[in-house]
Amino acid sequence: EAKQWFADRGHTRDELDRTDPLYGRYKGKNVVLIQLEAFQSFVVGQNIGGQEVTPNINRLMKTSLYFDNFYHQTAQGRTSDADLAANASLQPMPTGSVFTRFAQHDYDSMAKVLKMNGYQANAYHAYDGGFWNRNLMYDTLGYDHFYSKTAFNIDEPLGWSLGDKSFFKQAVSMMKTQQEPFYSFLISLSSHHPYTLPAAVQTLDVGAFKGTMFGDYLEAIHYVDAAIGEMVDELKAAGLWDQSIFLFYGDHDNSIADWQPFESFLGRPLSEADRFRILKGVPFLVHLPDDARAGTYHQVGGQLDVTPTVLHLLGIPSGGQTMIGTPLVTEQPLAGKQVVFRSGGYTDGSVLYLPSEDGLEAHSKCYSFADGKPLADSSACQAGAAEARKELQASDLVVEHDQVPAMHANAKAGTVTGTG
Ligand code: GP9
Repeated sequence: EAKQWFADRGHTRDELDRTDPLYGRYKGKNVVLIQLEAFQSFVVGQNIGGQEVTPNINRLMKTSLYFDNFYHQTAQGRTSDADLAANASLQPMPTGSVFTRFAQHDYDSMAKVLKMNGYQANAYHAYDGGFWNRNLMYDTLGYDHFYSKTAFNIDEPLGWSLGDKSFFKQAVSMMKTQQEPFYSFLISLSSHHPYTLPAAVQTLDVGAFKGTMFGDYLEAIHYVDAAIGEMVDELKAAGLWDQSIFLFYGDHDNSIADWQPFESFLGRPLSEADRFRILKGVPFLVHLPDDARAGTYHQVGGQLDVTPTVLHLLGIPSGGQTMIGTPLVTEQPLAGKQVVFRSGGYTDGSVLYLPSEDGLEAHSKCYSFADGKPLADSSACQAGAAEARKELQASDLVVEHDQVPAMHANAKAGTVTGTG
């Protein structure tokens, strides 16, 4: 059943590739993808005391696609789960991290697929290479090289390691020397919990939030936003901006458990559905080399959609890959698309389903996505909840039992014995 499930999902992507005019529009372009530490979308576009929290992202949004209903799909593996979701388009495990538990298994990944199509693929993260078992997992995911902390000059010490401004700058200078086309995957770090930056780096007046973790979080976001602005300028100066698809997404929430500062920052009380959407909401921005299709898109999507989105734009078929996501940058959004969370919850842009922690279906919640109000008839969520369970089961079977190679073997056998 899991194999059939993945085959059906592959057919959905094949069909989109066949019919969507954007398929292959950016064939051969470089891919620069940044995973942003604890970067949630509720801060994007906001002001505090008349100052923009994310001025650089706000400017970039004018020439980019921005998805404002994009969600992280991580579980206990946090940053590593986001990486798996975005690069291998699979669900995280209910417990632990796939990076540490199953690094010896095979996965179809963005790096591997791009390398089969003539790309170099490199990962960059200025922290200990063994953290989250990256040294091993990045071999498994097929990168040519992983530039960890030792590859960087720590000329801007900040937080856990190197500040993101210098990290991005040094990463771009490495890209400048590389043969194109390349895939660069960067993981930022300066906005890591508990978010305290030295006073000299704090340039946002957070008013009443000063001295609180929430205020420190806003400062850290403001710093990372400035680092993104500098990186865009560096890519432009290097002549890489027009030759690359540039994307970023947030990896997970900021672990601030008190909702009071969120409500006071956003200036409104937050319902349970609002809180869930804020907790899971992370930015996803795609800049296309010709500034095309700029705008804010409201269709739902999640981290598992990142690799299928990139492959679609590059004109590389993903139907035969063991991946769950579907392309988000298409002329028409995919009808009926669900974003599935590890809890078994999901949204399709029409409803938001949250299963109860005690596992009793009667205690689960079914909300209207539009206004966050509980639906009188909760059966509206049931068919979707069953689909969400199937997605999680199919993903778990493949990950735990190392079934990706078997899926490929099956597909080949199908070609030999089938009508093709
Ligand atoms: C460290 C970093 C943090 O390398 O990626 O991971 P997290 O603690 O956010 O899961």
